[in-house]
Amino acid sequence: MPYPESLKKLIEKVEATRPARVERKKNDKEFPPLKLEEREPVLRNFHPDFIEGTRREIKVGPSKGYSISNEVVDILEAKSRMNPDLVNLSEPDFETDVLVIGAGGAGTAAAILAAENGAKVMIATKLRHGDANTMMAEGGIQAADKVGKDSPYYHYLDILGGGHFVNDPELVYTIVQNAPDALRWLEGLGTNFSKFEDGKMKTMHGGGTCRKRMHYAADITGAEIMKTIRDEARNHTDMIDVIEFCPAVEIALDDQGRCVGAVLYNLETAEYLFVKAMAVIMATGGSGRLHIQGFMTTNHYGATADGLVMAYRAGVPISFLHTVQYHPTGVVFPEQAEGILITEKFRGAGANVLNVHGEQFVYEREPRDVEAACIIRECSPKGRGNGVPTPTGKFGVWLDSPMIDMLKGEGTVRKEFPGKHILFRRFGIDISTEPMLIHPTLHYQNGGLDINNQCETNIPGLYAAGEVSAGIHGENRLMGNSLLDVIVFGRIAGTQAAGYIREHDDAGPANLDHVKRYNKEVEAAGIKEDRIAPMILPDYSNPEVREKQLTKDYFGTLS
Ligand code: MEZ
Repeated sequence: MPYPESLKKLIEKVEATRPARVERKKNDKEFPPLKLEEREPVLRNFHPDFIEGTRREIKVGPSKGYSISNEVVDILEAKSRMNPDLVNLSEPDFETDVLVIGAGGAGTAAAILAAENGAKVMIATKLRHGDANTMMAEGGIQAADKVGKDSPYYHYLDILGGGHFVNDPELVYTIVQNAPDALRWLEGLGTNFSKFEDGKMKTMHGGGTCRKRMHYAADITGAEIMKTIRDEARNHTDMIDVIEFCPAVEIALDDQGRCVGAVLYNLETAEYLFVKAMAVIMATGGSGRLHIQGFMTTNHYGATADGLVMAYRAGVPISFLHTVQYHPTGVVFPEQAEGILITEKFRGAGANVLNVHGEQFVYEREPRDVEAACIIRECSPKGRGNGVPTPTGKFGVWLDSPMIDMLKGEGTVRKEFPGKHILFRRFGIDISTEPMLIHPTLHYQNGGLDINNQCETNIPGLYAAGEVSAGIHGENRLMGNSLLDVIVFGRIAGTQAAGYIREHDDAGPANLDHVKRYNKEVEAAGIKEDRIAPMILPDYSNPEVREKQLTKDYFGTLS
């Protein structure tokens, strides 16, 4: 749907302030970023993480007492979907060396490296190979590869600063040190990064970065990377099998507590299948489809935190889940595209964020949590009340994409942002001449399963990589470090798992005793609700889920 007359009238205010804003930018006169001490009160008052009543302590499991979002606690305090007494693990349906659960960026990178290190691999995935948040990532991947202009040292400091200085330093060191090599690996496999005519890679800033190190493939970087590594994995036909539409529902342990496989659920035949393996890599991604606090999400349909549930039940502690990432710029109009990511690259390229009066109220490259909180403050009736009303009764702010053509030359938006240009054109909106209406959208699970820098969990034989894991990004991830995370840690997990199986080929009989124990713990804690997990797919036919999504006016209730 094109902009109605009421919004077109408001766009005139954006147009009125645009020439002066473009001039200011051309003269490097930026809107002042918030000072460190100014960030804290905005976060406390307007970031959704700080809203009272939205979190509670988990009553069971290895991180009992940890207070995190109600929606995540709900699934962690649920019982298994299957009756562990009725599943026979003595006759596996499949046997492999390394089982990779999840077929996004981390799982696929892990599978390739495990295979290249001599392991037979099976990738089990809930949907199709590549149906994952990696595929949907847009704006870029960070790597400090420009010797003399940047270094992993600056990248390290940026990640720590963005994460509020509580990140796991070993994990941060590992990601920044391996970043240039990860980029070379992707390029070597054929990833088509955007380049200048002389062959040098184009780079730009992201929020919270002190150097231009965001490498990208237009605004479809994740799709380009995913397509490349999926092809590579599928070419290893002798070493990698892929089983689609078969999400894992529990991992299996042996009598020494080592991970020795997983139970899958075949979505087409409704059968449980047991895959026996010597090592398992958990790469199930995030949890946007839990719609924490009723937020719309950028996430793919299968992002329901399944890996978190399975590994937590088996005894892996969790951390950094007390913070959730809301991407500052999700579509809020047209309604049909609600929640869809509008890449931070627009702001990296200079697009201002503006209120209903066409005024800039925030520096456009604050770290994501700060930027999102400032936008919510601007929209909220309890904040500044300067939001742009949408035809469906919500509020958003403008992202002034037409500035980019004025700053960088006509045709830049169309060329650098083809994905979004095409999407909006379908609704009759030309984003090279009209701004976009945006609001923060649930984007990323900052925390997850505890791992070390070898991707090992506390369960021998169980590795984790990508969004399901915790510590790298601290309490707030910066743009472009998620695509990097899945490649760096996916590759490490695959290499380590292949090494592990060479020394641990003596797995005992598989069992699901931990599942039985967990079910009992849930009962003993007096948790009465009849919930089961993993959720596998969000149930939008359920009025409770639907209502939360479609009717709750979270734009009004947020603060
Ligand atoms: O890292 C991300 O989340 C990312 C690249 C998103 C974006 O804004 O494009």
